[in-house]
Amino acid sequence: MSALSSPAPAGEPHRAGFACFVGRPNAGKSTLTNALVGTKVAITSTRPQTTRHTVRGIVHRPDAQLVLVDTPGLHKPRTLLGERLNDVVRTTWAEVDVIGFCLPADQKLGPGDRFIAGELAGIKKTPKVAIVTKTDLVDSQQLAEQLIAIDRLGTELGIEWAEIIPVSAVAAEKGAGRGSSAEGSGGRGAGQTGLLADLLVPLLPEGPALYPEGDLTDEPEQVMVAELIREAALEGVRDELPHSIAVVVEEMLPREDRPADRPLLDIHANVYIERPSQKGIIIGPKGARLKEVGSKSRKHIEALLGTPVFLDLHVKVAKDWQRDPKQLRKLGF
Ligand SMILES: Nc1nc2c(ncn2[C@@H]2O[C@H](COP(=O)(O)OP(=O)(O)OP(=O)(O)O)[C@@H](O)[C@H]2O)c(=O)[nH]1
Ligand SMILES: [Mg+2]
Repeated sequence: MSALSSPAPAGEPHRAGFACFVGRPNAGKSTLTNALVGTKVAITSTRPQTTRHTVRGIVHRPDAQLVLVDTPGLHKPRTLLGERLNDVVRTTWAEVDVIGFCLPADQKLGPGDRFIAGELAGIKKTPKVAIVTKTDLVDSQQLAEQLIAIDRLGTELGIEWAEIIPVSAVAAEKGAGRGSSAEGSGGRGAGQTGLLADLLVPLLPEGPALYPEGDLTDEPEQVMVAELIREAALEGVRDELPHSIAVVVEEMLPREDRPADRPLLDIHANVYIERPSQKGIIIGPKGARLKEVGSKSRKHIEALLGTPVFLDLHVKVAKDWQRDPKQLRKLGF
């Protein structure tokens, strides 16, 4: 039976709608999205400003379809790219049914959080849930202080939080046995992220499912592949370099002349950086770094597509692309 016809539990209307996660860069929005969906739909990293477009992750439940919209971290822009990303966030929160404002438990509320809260205060009609992320990193007293600070911030700015909820996106993984997907399924009450879903669902409008059952995202495969390569490329690079990296998949074609039982998908992708001086760092001594990026991302890509892959990576310079409208367009922004 498809989700479109699966009944909600007796007496409850079926609900379907969109909830976005917003917050400062690095607040844990993408990790939380993945935890709720139960699979990796958005890439994550220790570096701020990892997410560069909205990513939809779909949680299917008998009583509801909750479409999560992960957004780039809202920040003080220093480039045209930064401005574009902030625009994306503002467009998104104006369109969704619920706004989930993510605030990390391990950092005191700062000017960045206040700035975002100030803007959210202006959106009167949409319910707002404050989500305290990364609770596994703090003790109960620190968590309590953060909850109180967020409550006060709401009062100060005239935001009435529909809920203030603490969650950890990793505690569940540690606690659950291998292969247990109960946490990620977004099923009722399944751990902390399940509880978050339980709170978001009643804030969605009544209505039938918006996506077919089983769809976990509407990201095009080519985009997901490029993101997995960028995620691997972000690992271990520092300073400005993470911001300078962009990845475009140029071609994905099944290799000809392969026996039916041993297919191979050829993927050609370009890794762009902003300056010739960055080339050496990305490629590494004797190409070792690029090779590592290739083999790491290939594993994830093969898991995603379910087929063996030959990954061909090239490093190219797109001079100052973050500030150049023409280059930005070429790179898909
Ligand atoms: N310990 C712990 N770490 C977390 C948790 N959630 C996220 N993180 C880590 O925090 C870092 C940032 O996570 P992301 O999910 O990429 O953050 P984001 O808000 O999407 O960041 P941007 O896309 O840059 O805006 C990563 O290193 C995550 O592993 C959590 O619940 N507990
Ligand atoms: Mg993100």
